Amino acid sequence: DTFTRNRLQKKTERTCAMIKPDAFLNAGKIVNAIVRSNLRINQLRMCKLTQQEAAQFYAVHSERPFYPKLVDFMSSGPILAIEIVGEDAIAKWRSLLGPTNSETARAERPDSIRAKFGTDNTMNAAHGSDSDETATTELDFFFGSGRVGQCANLSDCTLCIIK
Ligand code: IDP
Repeated sequence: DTFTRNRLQKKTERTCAMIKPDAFLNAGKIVNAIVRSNLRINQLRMCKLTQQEAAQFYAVHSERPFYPKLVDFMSSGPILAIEIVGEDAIAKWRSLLGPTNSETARAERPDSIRAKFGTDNTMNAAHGSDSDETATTELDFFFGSGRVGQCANLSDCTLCIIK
């Protein structure tokens, strides 16, 4: 019936992925993982967030004890923002990411992106929107008319091998 059909029918979604500064040098492999999973990359851009911009992106966590560390980390080097489109893109991309903590990911989901490319609980390689609403907000943050982020200046990136 209609109810069952709607429940089983997968929905085309958009999600905002971000390759965080710690995984920037592994961006090629992560982009490859997206493409191999039948997800489509619709937009992609490299930039570097200021502390203020990183604080805005993670404003929902502003009261958490790890917030200052997270803001420092997220503004420490270049990132890649990616708009992913596909069936169940939000859940699919979060499943590819694995658990938030990279150490947990290595124990529970050794093939996941955070297991392979992340370091710990804060430096965890990549981001994925957790709902349609946050995807819309985050995609606007990176790709909307008032989009944030300077083009990354690779010469001041401590992680990057290109000097
Ligand atoms: P998610 O990225 O898996 O959705 P959130 O709970 O939304 O996880 O947290 C956002 C980001 O904040 C994480 O990706 C991670 O970088 C950082 N973070 C989350 N929880 C902790 C923690 O307990 N300690 C340190 N950093 C954390």
